[in-house]
Amino acid sequence: MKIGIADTTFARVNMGRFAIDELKKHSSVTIERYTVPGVKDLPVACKKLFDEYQCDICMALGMPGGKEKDRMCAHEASTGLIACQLMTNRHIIEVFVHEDEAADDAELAWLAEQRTREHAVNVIKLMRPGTLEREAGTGQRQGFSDAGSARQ
Ligand code: RDL
Ligand code: RDL
Ligand code: RDL
Repeated sequence: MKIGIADTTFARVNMGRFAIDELKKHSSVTIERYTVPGVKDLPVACKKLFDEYQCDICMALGMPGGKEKDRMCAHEASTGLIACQLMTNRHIIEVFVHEDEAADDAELAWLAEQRTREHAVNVIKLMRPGTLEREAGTGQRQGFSDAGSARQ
């Protein structure tokens, strides 16, 4: 199995490093990394990871800033990532950490690492059919605590 990691220089945390470290803990996978300037460059990076590097699944790692134009940028990037998934019929696990989700730099770094690692585990589970089904409806979140099931 070949996993593509697309990440950015805009992010204030080295998210790609955490993704690779976590994936290697869980599985003997081949990894291709492709770093781009910012989130809007992630869709084509992922498409190239599929088409030219023969990846089976990708993670798109990015950090939208806290301003309104950054939020717009993140939405555009997400739309591009979804288009890429539909064009290639392959999953891209989008790991976005918005700068304003965290109260300070320390929490931002923690959140980026935690969300990246948890989504890396989701990638492994997604590649093993039936695995995520066991967690269906359990209110999983990545980074901060899980919301949990509404029905006890
Ligand atoms: O193609 C070059 C850039 O346009 C592209 O890398 C953008 O994604 C960069 N960028 C912005 O221009 C912006 O206004 C980013 C953000 N905001 C942002 O919040 N996060 C990014 N990139 O990763
Ligand atoms: O590709 C991995 C995730 O990016 C993807 O599963 C998202 O749909 C997860 N997600 C968010 O990132 C978010 O900000 C979800 C929500 N909000 C939401 O409100 N409901 C979801 N997913 O099911
Ligand atoms: O319910 C609290 C949070 O889950 C909610 O604020 C999410 O929108 C936060 N979030 C993002 O903004 C995002 O871009 C999440 C993800 N991605 C994600 O992949 N997983 C999350 N939250 O649990």
